[in-house]
Amino acid sequence: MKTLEVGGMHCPKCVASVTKALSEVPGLSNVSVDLEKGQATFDGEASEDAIKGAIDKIGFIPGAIK
Ligand code: 9UX
Repeated sequence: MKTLEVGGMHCPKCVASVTKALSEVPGLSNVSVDLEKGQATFDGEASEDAIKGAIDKIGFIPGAIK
C-alpha cells in the first residue's frame, strides 16, 4: 500500500472525486481516501506523473507519495 498526500479536500464530494480520479489511473486499485488526514491510500503501481496528474487535473494538490 502507498500513501499520497492530497491537499484541498474539504467535503465528502471532494473525497468522492479524488477516489474516482485515482481509481481510474491504470494500475491502481483499492483506493481509499481519508478526508481528515488529507491522504489517499492505494495498491498497485503507476508513475508519479500519472498519479499526481490525476489529482492536479481535478483541482486538488498532490503531495508526497510514500
Ligand atoms: Mo464542496 Mo468539496 O465545493 O470541494 S466538493 S468542499
